[in-house]
Amino acid sequence: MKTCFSEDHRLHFPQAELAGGQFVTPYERPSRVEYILARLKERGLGEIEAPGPVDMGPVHQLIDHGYLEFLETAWDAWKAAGMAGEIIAAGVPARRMRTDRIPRYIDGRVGYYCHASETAITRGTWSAALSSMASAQSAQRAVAGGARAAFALCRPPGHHATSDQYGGYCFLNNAAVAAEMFRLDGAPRIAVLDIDFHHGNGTQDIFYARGDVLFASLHGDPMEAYPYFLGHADERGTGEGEGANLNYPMQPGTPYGPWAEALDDAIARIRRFGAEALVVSLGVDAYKDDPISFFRLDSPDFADAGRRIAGLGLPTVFCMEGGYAIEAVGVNTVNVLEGFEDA
Ligand code: 6XA
Ligand code: ZN
Repeated sequence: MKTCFSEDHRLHFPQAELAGGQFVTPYERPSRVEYILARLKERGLGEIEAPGPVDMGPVHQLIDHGYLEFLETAWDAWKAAGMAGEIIAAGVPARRMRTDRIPRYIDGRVGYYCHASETAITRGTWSAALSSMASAQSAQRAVAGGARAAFALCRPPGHHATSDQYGGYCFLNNAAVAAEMFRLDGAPRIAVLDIDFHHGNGTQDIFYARGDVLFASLHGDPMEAYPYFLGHADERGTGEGEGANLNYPMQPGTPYGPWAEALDDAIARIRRFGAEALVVSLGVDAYKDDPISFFRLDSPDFADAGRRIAGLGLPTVFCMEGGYAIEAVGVNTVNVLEGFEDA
């Protein structure tokens, strides 16, 4: 299987993440992809290709234009306002505050377009986010062109980004745009399966009222885990999207057995839905030693998950999301892909 990957991910490397009341080196760091690349090469999984330029057409279909403009210009505006450090959101529009007026001052704009303050924006964040999107688009085009599957080694990740907010290390929702591109190519029904430890709130939000894109997510119960404010089992979609949103929140300490049961259920629902292509939000932070997550999957479990996903028999785009147990992130990611290929 081909991997689409851009070195421009390096342009996004904040010095700091707000975690536990301290600034720490971000868990989501460039070296993550080095481990994945090394493992891809070690296992000879396939060619690793740099994507062409991003196609903003499908991005504009899904993502708010004001938000895109904000991401593109935020760094310059921040520096022009005399801010010394990286962009970190302070005040955000909370309960009973107004969201119908977008502040003019950059500090206010940052709050308006952000939903989680752990995530910093730096000088190169926009370019890196575009390069990540370009990888997802390139993988989608490979699959639309007849490949059984392709792997977009996206960094920064995307599944927490909504159409107008960043957070959870995500700026542009790569998986959502890849799914939309299958729709634009003419496929009537697409599924997005999110196996990252965290709920894919951005992807859910983007497709929540749509009946043509099924979203299924396995994740830590939002009562206990980020993103906290979305991802409950009773979120089933709305309007035409009623029934096309499936959440499988699970408790701290969940091992592979019940996780795989949830996966099988999601797979059965995707089959019944009649999806013609699949986008997998591939995070490996369900791993037992992940430093910010609480499931108990072991490395071989990821290969088994890949085999189960392959059982759908669908053209599949894998988009990289989270996974922070740096030394295992390569093995776990490539295990999913190899499990899929070997099935
Ligand atoms: C921040 C937690 C961000 C989680 C990011 C992630 N406190 N999402 O891995 O999939
Ligand atoms: Zn995650």
